[in-house]
Amino acid sequence: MSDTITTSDIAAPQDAAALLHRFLRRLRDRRAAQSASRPQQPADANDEQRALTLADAAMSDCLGDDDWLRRPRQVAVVGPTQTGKSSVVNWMLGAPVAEVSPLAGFTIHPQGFARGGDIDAPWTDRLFPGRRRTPRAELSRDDLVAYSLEWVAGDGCDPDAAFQVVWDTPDFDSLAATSYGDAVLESIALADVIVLVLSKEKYSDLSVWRLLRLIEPLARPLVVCVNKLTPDSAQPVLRSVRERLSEFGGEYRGAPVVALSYLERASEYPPSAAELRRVVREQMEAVDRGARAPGACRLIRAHWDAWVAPIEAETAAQHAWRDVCAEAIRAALEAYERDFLNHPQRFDTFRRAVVELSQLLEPPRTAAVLGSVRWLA
Ligand SMILES: Nc1nc2c(ncn2[C@@H]2O[C@H](COP(=O)(O)OP(=O)(O)OP(=O)(O)O)[C@@H](O)[C@H]2O)c(=O)[nH]1
Ligand SMILES: [Mg+2]
Repeated sequence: MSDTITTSDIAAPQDAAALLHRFLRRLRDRRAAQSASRPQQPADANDEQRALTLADAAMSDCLGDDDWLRRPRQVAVVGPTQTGKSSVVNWMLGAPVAEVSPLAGFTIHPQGFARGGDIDAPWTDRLFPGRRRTPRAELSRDDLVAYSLEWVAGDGCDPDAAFQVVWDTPDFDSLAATSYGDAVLESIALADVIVLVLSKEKYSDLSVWRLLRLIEPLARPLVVCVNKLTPDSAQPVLRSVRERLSEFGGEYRGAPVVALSYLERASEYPPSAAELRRVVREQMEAVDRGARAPGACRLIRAHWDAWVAPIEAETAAQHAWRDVCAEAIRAALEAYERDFLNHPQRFDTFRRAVVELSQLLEPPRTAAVLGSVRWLA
């Protein structure tokens, strides 16, 4: 594929989408290179970089073939660290498949668990472009550009398997998340339904509401799940979460909120897990994959001006520089003409110098002849 982006190959809307995707990828790589050379960036620059990563993944998702478009239904379980994402994955699947740990930032790769569909079918080739599919047991902290997908046998909690693949994802708020946070955005771009897991401690973190603002234009169905609620905290925390959601428009304003009470022993099964599965199933039934492309366009439109502003500023600076140079050359030529070419004494001195120079540069025999001709001219 050529490196130059042109509009000449656009024959169909799909071509235009592919071109836009390439442009976004270029923008993303360019900004990533700039941030690497300038580590101290303002927070909103980082937000724009994340928006580009999400838009890149969302566009990539829209450009699929038929296998990809007919892939099994996907749920992405996302949230800050230690809220219980991996636990929720297990409760949804009815099997302790995702590894749970009290260590913050424990899950660092997207890990898919499938209960339906063929996990070696062609649609899986397009999962997480740029990441290597790796057996879950071989996922390593030394290789963050990896993901896993495996088949699990559930215990029949959800026999109709309305959600066929559940993705456990890394956190987006821990110190180390800057090194693997893109995986969360890529998982969101892939998902049909997003389950946002909060907890009593982490429901009001800025990172949570920033992420929701970022993904809102995609309008993917959202289920908010508040984990580790104690009897005294449940009502006020749930009220606060609903109030914050009410500040959003569209889908997120009335997003379902499921409460999961704190378990004395983490190995127990929360009674409201069945409610969570019911709500996710309900959201899944209403999924319209045709709405994904307009969602990606809304996201791109929301950030377009901020993305292209630095390029426009650079182009304007280049034009201004060209104008300054052109003016400087024009002024220099004018001065040269006035002070040397058209100046009676200096022109004479100048002509001698030119003749001497040409004699030095030309073959010895012709130099004298040329000199006298030039002198007479
Ligand atoms: N006692 C108790 N522990 C819980 C409950 N829910 C989750 N935990 C514990 O909280 C810790 C974190 O749970 P995880 O499911 O691993 O959380 P996570 O969000 O996946 O964490 P990261 O992968 O680190 O981002 C684990 O030790 C769980 O056993 C609960 O309701 N009660
Ligand atoms: Mg985890």
